[in-house]
Amino acid sequence: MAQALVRFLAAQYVERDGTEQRFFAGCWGIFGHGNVAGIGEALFESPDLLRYHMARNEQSMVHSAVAYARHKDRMQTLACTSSIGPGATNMLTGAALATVNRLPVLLLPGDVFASRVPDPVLQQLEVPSRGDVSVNDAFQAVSRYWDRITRAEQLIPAALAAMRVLVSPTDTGAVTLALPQDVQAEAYDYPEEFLAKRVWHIERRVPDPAALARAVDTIRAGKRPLIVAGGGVIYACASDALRSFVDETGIPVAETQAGKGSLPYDHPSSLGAIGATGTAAANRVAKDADVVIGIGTRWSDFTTASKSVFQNAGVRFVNVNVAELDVQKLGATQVTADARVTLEALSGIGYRVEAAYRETCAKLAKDWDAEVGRLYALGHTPLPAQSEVIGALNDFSGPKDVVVCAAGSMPGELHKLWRTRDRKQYHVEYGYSCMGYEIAGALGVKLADPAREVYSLVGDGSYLMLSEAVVTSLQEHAKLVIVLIDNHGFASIGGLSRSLGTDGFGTQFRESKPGVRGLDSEDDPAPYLPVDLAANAESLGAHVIRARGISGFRDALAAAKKVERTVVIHVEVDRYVSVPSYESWWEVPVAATTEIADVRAARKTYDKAKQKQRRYL
Ligand SMILES: Cc1ncc(C[n+]2csc(CCOP(=O)(O)OP(=O)(O)O)c2C)c(N)n1
Ligand SMILES: [Mg+2]
Repeated sequence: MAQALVRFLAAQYVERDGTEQRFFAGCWGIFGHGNVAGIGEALFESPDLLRYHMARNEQSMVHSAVAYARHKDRMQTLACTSSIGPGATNMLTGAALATVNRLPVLLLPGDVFASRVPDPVLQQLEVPSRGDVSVNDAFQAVSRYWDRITRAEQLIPAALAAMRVLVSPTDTGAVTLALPQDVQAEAYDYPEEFLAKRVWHIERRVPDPAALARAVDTIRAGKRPLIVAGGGVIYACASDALRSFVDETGIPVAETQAGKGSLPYDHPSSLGAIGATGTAAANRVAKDADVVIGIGTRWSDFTTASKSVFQNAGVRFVNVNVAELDVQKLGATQVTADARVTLEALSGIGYRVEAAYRETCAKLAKDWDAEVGRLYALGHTPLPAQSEVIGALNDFSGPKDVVVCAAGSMPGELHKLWRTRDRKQYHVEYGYSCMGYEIAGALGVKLADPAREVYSLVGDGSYLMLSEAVVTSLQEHAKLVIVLIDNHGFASIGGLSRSLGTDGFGTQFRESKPGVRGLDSEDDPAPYLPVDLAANAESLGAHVIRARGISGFRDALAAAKKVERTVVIHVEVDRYVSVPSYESWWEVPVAATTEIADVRAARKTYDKAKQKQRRYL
């Protein structure tokens, strides 16, 4: 059965806009019982069918596959094979990340014996009330399609269903086919048609004329319209269409995390990031906007600033989205269609914003760019601010270089500050914001596009969670430049905690002492832990540069460019200097009753902010 599965995967192709390519670029894996003799044998027997990439952590390999798929605009991904038990459940986090971000990945966890003769096999979970449950059932909640192949012939419908979901722009995410280890090794006479080349055509769904007319009416009624560009703009390759539409209409554009790069930062219509991590320009325009056109966005709480960023009482929404789940949000006028096709259909509607509005937006954008310039050059001493590191990297990097990030304080700062010049330059995973994605994801991007320099921005907390992909990058000859930002702990959560009255409790990498709570303050008596992350990276085989200050960091970037293998630039920043938020809010509930005065004050601030929250029904 496993041999047939490998042949099937190698024969799947996708086509969009006349370009055809193989859908599976290869197969990540870690072998153990449950895949070493089934899928493992099939990959060993036919290396030309599907290239095997050995990983060191199953979560990490799923991140790499998902990042690959994102960089390829969902037109290509990889399969991931694991052993049973812990090897399988290590993939759960990656599966959730893929599904949240609507990115395709095929997971092939090994499973317990379908025959049930040797039960309980090593690593089997025994459920007293059920005979048909294994740990792989946990994937059901985080997969867009899930199946267990208990008879070899079931592979035929299951594999086809898996493909239908993986290539669907609306349904895609993690797909899990759990493979009992005995079934993998069974012989079955699969029909040749099942194994023959199969092309999945990715259609661009066109807007229904009546829906489009309703959208045009809503747009025409707007005096202060705003476009919110989401990941769908990028995946649909709709940047050029967006640019033409806004050149024609003068409508300003704000971007979500996944949509950042939809327009170059210096385009006259660009207001940059929106929402909780938004720019002053975008959030101010959003506040008064009367028509908001969301294109390819799922309207996360960061985008809407927990439903507070649009304050105009009469604001109306138009959603352009292929996914029904998203298109109906915020009581919008719905256009269930592809972003590019819809933007093209909207051209020539004869709508243009008034000159005064355009000038106001342009002035806000200009002021914002000056603020970015200020934050890039704070000159903070003795340790630099993180915004200066971001600025130095932005100045140094070329338009085709990619930044990869996911969690901590950097995604918010990057969203606000990164001057994006290419639609594939900004790769911040902020659907799941998963610590540990940074290096593994960067590896996926580099494998997808080896010609680009790939910068992984990783906090010390994330690095400690998942850094083994450094070794895998050496194995794959996939050079990464990893910027390891050391601030001795979870600075982002420390800052959040301080703002909520809990003093950064439990967020610093300090020695644990009885009676000391490890607060986020410089006068805490517990010393920092003597951890040398640069030495750690060196021991994994990376070329390590210890950068001191911003000029040291600039030198390190120049030196890293000349190195051929993965480089880790270790740089320490001041954890207390962060980029503020600009006219935005993010809902984090604060205890309603407490003995702590600071928490009571934070609750008051929270109650006040909550009054601004809307439902947009
Ligand atoms: C897997 C995972 N666990 C926990 C969190 C919650 N969380 C978000 S940021 C953060 C701290 C990140 O620390 P670090 O990487 O050092 O970045 P910094 O906050 O210092 O910028 C935590 C614990 C998360 N996003 N992902
Ligand atoms: Mg940190």
